[in-house]
Amino acid sequence: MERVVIFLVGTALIVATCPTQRGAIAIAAALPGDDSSSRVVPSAMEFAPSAVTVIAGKLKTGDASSVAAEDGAVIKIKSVPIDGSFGDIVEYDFTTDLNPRTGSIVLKVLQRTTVAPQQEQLSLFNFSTGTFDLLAVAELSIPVSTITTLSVTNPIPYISESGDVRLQVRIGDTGTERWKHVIDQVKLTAL
Ligand SMILES: [Ca+2]
Repeated sequence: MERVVIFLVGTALIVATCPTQRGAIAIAAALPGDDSSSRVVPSAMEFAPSAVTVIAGKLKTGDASSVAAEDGAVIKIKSVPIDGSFGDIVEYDFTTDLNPRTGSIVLKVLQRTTVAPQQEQLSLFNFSTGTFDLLAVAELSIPVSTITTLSVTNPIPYISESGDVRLQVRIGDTGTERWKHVIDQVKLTAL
């Protein structure tokens, strides 16, 4: 079965198709000052989270090692009441040898919720301001494994001088029914 997910984020129209029982969502976020034409593009480097922190939600099983690969080992979280509906908030810390001049970074999250649709908010920690910047809002429209991809070009504020990147994923805010969150893989790719 082929599924198609289409939604609009900012000025970028995203259309993703997938040939299997998995949804796919791709998000592109371009920051001011992007000038990809003058950049030397090195080979891609991939990183798994060095730490996972459940900010809101009940962690049932799993840890950072569970989301290092797409392998069926998962983190499971029960949603909790947040702002009048059910949701969870999870932060993923990446320890890398990247520097803030990295050309672009791509965050990939492979996950599902047991009840859909659910809203998904993706934020990156801004090391200049000390707060999270909400970069994309998506929807997990079907209760099967879905890949969300967030691409950030010119990611200067989101990589610390020591190479840290922190992703925050907030799911929910859409209903009054409890659900569980199953996360198989979270990956950072630098291009
Ligand atoms: Ca896994």
